[in-house]
Amino acid sequence: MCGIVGAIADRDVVPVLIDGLKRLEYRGYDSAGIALVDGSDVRRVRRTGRVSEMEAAAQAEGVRASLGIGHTRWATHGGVTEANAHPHISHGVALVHNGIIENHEQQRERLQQLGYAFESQTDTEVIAHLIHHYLKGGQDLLGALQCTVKELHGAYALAVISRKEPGRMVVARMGCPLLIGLGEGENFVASDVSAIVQYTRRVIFLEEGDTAEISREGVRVFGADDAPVQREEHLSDVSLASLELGPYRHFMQKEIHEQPRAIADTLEAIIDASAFEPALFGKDTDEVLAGVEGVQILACGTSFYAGSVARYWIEAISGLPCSVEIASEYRYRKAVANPKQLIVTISQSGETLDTMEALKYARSLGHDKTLSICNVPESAIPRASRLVFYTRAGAEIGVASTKAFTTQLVGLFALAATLAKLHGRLDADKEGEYIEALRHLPGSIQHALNLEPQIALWAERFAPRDHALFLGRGVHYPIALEGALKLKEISYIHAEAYPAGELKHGPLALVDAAMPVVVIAPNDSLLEKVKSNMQEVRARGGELFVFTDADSNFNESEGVHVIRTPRHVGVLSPIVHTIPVQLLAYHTALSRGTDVDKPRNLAKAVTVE
Ligand code: HGA
Repeated sequence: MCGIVGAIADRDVVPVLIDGLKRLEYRGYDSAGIALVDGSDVRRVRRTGRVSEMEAAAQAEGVRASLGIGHTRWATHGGVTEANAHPHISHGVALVHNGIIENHEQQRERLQQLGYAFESQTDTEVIAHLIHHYLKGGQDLLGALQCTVKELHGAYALAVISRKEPGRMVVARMGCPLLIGLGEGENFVASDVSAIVQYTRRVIFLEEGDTAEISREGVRVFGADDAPVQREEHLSDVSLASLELGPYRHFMQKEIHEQPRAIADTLEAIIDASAFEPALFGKDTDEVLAGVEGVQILACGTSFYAGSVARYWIEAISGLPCSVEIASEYRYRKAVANPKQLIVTISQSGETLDTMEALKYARSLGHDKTLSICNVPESAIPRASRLVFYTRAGAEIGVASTKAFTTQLVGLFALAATLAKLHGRLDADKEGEYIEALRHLPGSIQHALNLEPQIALWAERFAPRDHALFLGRGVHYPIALEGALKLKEISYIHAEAYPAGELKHGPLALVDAAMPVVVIAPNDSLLEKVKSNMQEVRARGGELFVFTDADSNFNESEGVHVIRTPRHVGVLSPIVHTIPVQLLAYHTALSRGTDVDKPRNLAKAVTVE
């Protein structure tokens, strides 16, 4: 999704802006631009395509300045054109915007009647004109921004500069993340700390409705009522190394290989305590989880599949009923509230708009027991939840989520076990057995990663195909879904996943020699059933690619290819079986020559609807 960076300094900020935008590229975008206050003028450079193209244009124009803002745009309103790229300018006021202004049409009409001419089709341009309108009415830049945001419906993170005010930048946040970076004699703004972490780690996270004024010397923050407020300063622990590629070809490959470490870090508190302590989820856990009668999980995309695995675990281990729903569906339906249910939201970025809105909707229905599973500290969703489990996957740059998914699964497993313990359904032996299994998990993941060369050979056979089917049963069905999603996202092969038992109810009609069928077939109680489903495929000439465990009793034969993950790891098996489907998608995309880390049309941190 869109990215914002801004800086005010003594030095030339153009390299700071370009470097920041490059670090935001992973979020997915289609155009980029910067605007600078240069003397009493505002200069702007915009290009569709990559930041490097905009950088070359900026170099050719020789722009330099000590105050500027930059943006990577992922179009929501208006096509991918230079005229629609940010920054947008109105009479010397330049701004960048992340989010969507829902009442932009009414504002556009009103501003046109006031004489403003529009140059773009975006929803954003109304904000620039509105700010100018209030400046003309006698407000200063901050006051004009504060008046403007009161007229906007929707979501925004904004950074604004004016040719008349070379000593400051003003910013605002509602529904989209924005933070201020505090330097020495220079200050920054960004939608994501990775854009500025090379200059400072001291950050202030703006809260909903905040505005702020940023000069070289300092920062003043104002709450939704425009009164000055103090916001805590944090020290970001995002490491520069996590933002660099190192020896890998792609961030996705790096992040797949980081999973043993990411899982070990996420497990640290559990392993140290050798127990599932309620404190894993925050201070009020006992109070929030006491009397919970069921669990409702809300999430999108890969996180939804993590929730779907958790449903099997929560019902089997804790005995509590659990349902999982896509956040964008839940938020728009008349849901029946049960305040004794625990609402669990899952989001890598903690900013996923649909998930945030689903959480707000659940709260409006009277749900007070809320817990989030997130990877980004201090992001909006955990702040709006009473309990939180932070995964410690580190920065995830590849658009296709990998280590965030497996670490979410770890957090969700801990939740299932904790709920079981609080409900008297987990005895000390079972708890010890689970802790032991978790202790060995990073090692089992490493063994699965060692299968990469074999999986890369399979990928060669997948690369020329147009379609693929993925099958799984029980707790491995969501892993089939995740495998199909990964393949679609980065290789653009059409892939569908079904519970293996559903095959004969429809998808079997698609099976012929041209349809590869991937089967997640671990050595569990459903293996014999899955074997029967595989026979159904073979009988129609379908080619099977089976991921099973070292100890399961079946062999390769004509049209049946088998890769064995380590011995069956019991209840944690879905986590281990995720690795081969990630590697299959990655190597297939590599063979097809797609842009693995920035797949077409997709974006990271989905902060728009
Ligand atoms: N609505 C604006 C910004 C889009 C955005 O935030 N994308 O992530 C536009 O379309 O330009």
